[in-house]
Amino acid sequence: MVFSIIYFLLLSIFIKRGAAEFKQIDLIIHQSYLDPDCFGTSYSALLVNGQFPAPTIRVSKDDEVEIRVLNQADVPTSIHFHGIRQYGTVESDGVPDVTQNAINPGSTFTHRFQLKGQTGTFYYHAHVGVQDDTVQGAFIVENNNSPYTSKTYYDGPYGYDDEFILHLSEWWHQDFFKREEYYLGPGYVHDPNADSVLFNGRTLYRGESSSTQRGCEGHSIFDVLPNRTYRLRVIGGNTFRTYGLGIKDHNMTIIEVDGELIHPYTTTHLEITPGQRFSVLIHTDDFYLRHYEENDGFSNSDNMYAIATSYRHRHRATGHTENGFGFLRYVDYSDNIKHKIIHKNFPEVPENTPRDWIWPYLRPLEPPAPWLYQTPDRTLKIRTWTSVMQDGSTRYAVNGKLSHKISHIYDSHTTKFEKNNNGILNYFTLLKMQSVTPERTFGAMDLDEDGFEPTLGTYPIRLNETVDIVLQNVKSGMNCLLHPWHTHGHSHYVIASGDGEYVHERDHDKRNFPHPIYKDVTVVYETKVDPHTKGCGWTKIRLYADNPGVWAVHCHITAHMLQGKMFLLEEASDWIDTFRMYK
Ligand SMILES: *[C@@H]1O[C@H](CO)[C@@H](O)[C@H](O)[C@H]1NC(C)=O
Ligand SMILES: *[C@@H]1O[C@H](CO)[C@@H](O)[C@H](O)[C@H]1NC(C)=O
Ligand SMILES: *[C@@H]1O[C@H](CO)[C@@H](O)[C@H](O)[C@H]1NC(C)=O
Ligand SMILES: [Cu+2]
Repeated sequence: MVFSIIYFLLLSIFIKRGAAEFKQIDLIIHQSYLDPDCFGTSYSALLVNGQFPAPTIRVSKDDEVEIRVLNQADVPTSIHFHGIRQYGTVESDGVPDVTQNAINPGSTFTHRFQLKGQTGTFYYHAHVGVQDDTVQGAFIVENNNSPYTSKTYYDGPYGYDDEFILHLSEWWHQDFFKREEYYLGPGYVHDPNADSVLFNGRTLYRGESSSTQRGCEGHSIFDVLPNRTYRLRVIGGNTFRTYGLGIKDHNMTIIEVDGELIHPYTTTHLEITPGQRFSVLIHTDDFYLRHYEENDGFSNSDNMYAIATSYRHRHRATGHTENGFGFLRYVDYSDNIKHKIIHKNFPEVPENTPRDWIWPYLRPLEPPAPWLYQTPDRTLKIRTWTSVMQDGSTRYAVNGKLSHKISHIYDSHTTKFEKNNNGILNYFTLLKMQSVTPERTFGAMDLDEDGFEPTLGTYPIRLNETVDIVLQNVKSGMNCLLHPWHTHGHSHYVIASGDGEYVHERDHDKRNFPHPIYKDVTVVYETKVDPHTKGCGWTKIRLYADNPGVWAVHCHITAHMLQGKMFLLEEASDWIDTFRMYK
């Protein structure tokens, strides 16, 4: 065994410091071969502490954490804590070429930050190449200040008996570096569908038949007791498709979205794009009474309820995914449980619903920030479309500009990552900003009409500005796709969406989300196309510039991000030093 037992534990040290604690965690990245869907062939993938999904990190509100990432793989890597706002600690955000250089093989990077005021369901993942297929794990921030005592667990007004994590992800029968090469190279045609949809890193590619294979763990099974309330934390670690998710004969009551508690909303299914998280409460029924009466005893499959995923917003295919399911298993009865799984009883998961799904109906528990109702200080309109480059590769242009870092990301599986395509040593954006801080005040910067600053390739915004960002879908080639956009360093409110093209004079006052949630991933849906501009749907989000730094805003479909569907907010770079938590 090359790797000692130490890799298989989450190494952590907790030190009490008043109410909040100081926690130290080590994450060790190394290369391995995985066959999570029992396909029969393993492919090269990166693991964290020997695990996939990566180990769950649990911390509490206002805790301070120090997380060391040791890169023992032979490719550069980096880790991002998705949804954590990193107030005053932009240098810990984990975006290669932006807030740090990628971590070289053999090197270590130390993240330090405080969970200021944030609680809920987050995750951490690699931000280099398609490493996030497997380098991703839950990051849970507990809310310890509950006034309630009669249930086992509480979060705000919600009590529950136990909780589960359902971490969705996708798996391709291909080595990770080859997949990255495909997306960024001249052979790229379109995003290929994943071979498997995994729940907590598991499924059966061929259904039941391969379950006898040695070392094959099969579907994820969540054991429950009758007449209990469970919190299911659903993490959208899928990196490409958007999925519906339902549980046979069980409703789900949504109580949390992207770390924000909301008023309870009961639904039969979720819609989960890459990067989104939900907590739902599930009430298990009184299994004994119902089933003894109906069936006069149990058949072997009576205690299993399928949790199934379906394709949404996918051209040319709908219905359940081929293998993206797991099971709720009622365990509290005397028969021997046989692990026989009957697939026929799937939950109905409705096919595509209109733009915006149920988003307009969800309501936050917390009152909104006052700036939600102000006139914005700045509106950035971001149009992105694909172009085919001279070498045949495909790239997204952002307002007509190509990301200056693209070729460099392409090389990330070689050790040449520190050079850009001109062979000149590259320094990441944050460092460059710091070295020129006196000049990067607003009056001194020469911005393009769309708000872009060409020397560092950022969109500068001022301290304390209310900033609206219009994310405009543009039809390129055959399709206009759904894109889930993620904001680093901030949660945001989604305030409006529309068909076709956003026209500021006409649409600037539009609002169709009466009580938006403060979240960090927002979808731009595919709508009908404006024949003149090819605009095919837009969504407007709003954030408040109280966190100086340089923050990536990108599509959370990993391949799209690698192809350049990303831009940088340069937020009050003249204030970064003042706001810095660790001087
Ligand atoms: C279910 O649980 C509730 C409270 O947790 C209890 O009052 C009720 O009697 C239980 N139902 C049955 C059938 O046991
Ligand atoms: C789910 O909720 C609907 C609407 O509230 C209700 O009619 C239905 O009986 C519920 N189903 C279950 C299994 O609880
Ligand atoms: C930004 O807002 C904070 C909090 O409201 C205030 O204390 C500070 O003076 C403002 N700074 C600037 C430069 O506007
Ligand atoms: Cu996208």
